[in-house]
Amino acid sequence: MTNNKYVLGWIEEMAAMTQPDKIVWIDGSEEQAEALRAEACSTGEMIKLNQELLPNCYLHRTAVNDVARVEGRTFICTSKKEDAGNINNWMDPKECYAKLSKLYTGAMKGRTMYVIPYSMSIVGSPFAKYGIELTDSIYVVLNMLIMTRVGTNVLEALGESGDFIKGLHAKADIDEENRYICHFPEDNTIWSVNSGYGGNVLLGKKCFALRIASYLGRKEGWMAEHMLILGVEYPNGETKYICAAFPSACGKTNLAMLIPPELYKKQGYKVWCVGDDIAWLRVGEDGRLWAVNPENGFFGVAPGTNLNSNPNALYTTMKDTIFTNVVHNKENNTVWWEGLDKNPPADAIDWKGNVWDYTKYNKADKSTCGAHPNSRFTALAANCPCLSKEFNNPKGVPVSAIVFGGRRAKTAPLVYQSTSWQNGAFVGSIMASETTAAAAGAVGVVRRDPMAMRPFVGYDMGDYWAHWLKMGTMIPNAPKIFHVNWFRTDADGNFIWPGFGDNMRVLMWILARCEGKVSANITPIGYVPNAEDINIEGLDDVNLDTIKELLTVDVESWLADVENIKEFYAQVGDRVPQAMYDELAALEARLNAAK
Ligand code: GTP
Ligand code: SPV
Ligand code: MN
Repeated sequence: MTNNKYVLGWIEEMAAMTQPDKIVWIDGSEEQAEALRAEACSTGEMIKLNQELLPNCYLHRTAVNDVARVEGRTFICTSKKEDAGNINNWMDPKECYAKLSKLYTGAMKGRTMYVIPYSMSIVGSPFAKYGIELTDSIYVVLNMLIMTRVGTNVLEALGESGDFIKGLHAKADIDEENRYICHFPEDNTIWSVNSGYGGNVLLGKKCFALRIASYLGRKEGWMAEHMLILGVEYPNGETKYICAAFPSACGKTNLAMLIPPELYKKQGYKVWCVGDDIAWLRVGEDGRLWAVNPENGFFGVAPGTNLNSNPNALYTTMKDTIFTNVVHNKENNTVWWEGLDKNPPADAIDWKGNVWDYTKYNKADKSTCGAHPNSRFTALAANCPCLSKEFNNPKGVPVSAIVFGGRRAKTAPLVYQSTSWQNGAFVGSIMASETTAAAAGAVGVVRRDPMAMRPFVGYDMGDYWAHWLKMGTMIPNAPKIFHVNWFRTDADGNFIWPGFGDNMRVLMWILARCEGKVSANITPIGYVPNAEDINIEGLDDVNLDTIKELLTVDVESWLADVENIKEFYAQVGDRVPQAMYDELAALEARLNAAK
């Protein structure tokens, strides 16, 4: 398929190590994809679902020990340890190559190595970056065909160049003790072994489009962020774009596909999805920041997705979708997950492949769930009813606002605005969120997750913040920066804010601020809305007092947070920019003055 000597030489080397029986090039054709689906069904790797109800949809179950990203086994392998920084795990590249080579040796014996040439962003566009993933998993091939742009045209666009990301994945024994997700940013290389799950193995996604890309972005003067991109279309036809960074399983897919509340719909407002997970951002010739979504599909959280919370996502998954670790409904050969509807199937197989008795389901005990809490759908962006017409525009979209947000039961108000780019970058650096099932480990523990990028920065976190500050000086017409929290709870632990589609009410305040159309209260943490300026028309359980409560800035709990931030900054280490410490000191002083 190519004469590129860099590509061929590298594949030869990797094949000599992994020793596959044969090598198959993925060309992006439907015939080849269909043959692979049939093969995966014949071996039990995938289950073909009801083709009338869910055309071209399949179900896959991963190993029980392999259901999420594994941050503890994810490494950044730079020649100098300090370049990976304190927040990342580091291994010496030579040592890592040697260690993993042992695991890869003969790992593909009796198996096929698939060669997947893919592009992140539109092939041939100035934003595009190319990768080749070698894998012995048909599931990975079929997911990459949805999530990225795959095919011979990528090899044509690459030509004779050696400028591509080399990704190697082998399932090996799915042994968690020998699972490694390793990045070599200095070599444009990613090695993943002993996993078959999402972010660990779809190497174009977190590994390339965030970890390697963030490293390249710093070198080349752009940014790779864990952000959704959405457009709000006004009744006059004008569209304003917002990027939002929330940690994993904290609401990006839901916000990106939101359906406006009636009050906005009847006025003619519309919301369009450009991306739900990753944004690549560059400064345009016009001095604004421009965003593209480098992906081609959505790898979305299934549980909680339903006709009320996210009908657009549900509709997107009605065809051409791979479901992973959800319930298999044997009654009609479809799928189910907690929060889909109130009718769990009586004849069902759970995500582990066991018979599932929904009457034993206990909400408080996650082990009784039919679908894994991090079960996912892999669906084509092209099937999304609210996909932006700019999705395939190689220039991307101009960004009016950047929104940070986390899952905080207390402390963070519904929304506030930073006072400058530098202050906004600081707000990103102090983000915190309760952990979710998207990564292995405890769930519900508050941890600092700067810019929602803690697991995804391919270099030192302090240098990453410095890059944010530098970018601010390069964008004459920079987006305004905000922070939101949909997850404040009352004394009984119930969410106070209705969330989902109603989040549009907060987006409208954000856009009004960007246009200078609404005033705000200055508080120690930044600008907070006047409660009356959050439109609550049509909301049953929310009144002005609810909004006031959601907007309170509790000085004592913020001061406690400041102490935690100091510890976190110390942990990040020497490369935290002085400007961030200045912002922190100023925040503390303002809070003390307000006591
Ligand atoms: P990744 O794909 O892991 O990066 O996650 P994401 O940020 O796209 O998260 P997603 O939108 O899939 O949301 C994950 C969970 O948060 C789901 O269980 C949702 O039901 C829940 N969620 C999303 N938006 C809201 C909201 O506005 N309010 C509340 N209470 N829950 C929400
Ligand atoms: C996340 O965990 O942020 C995801 C899912 O989007 S994964 O692709 O597994 O990283
Ligand atoms: Mn994500």
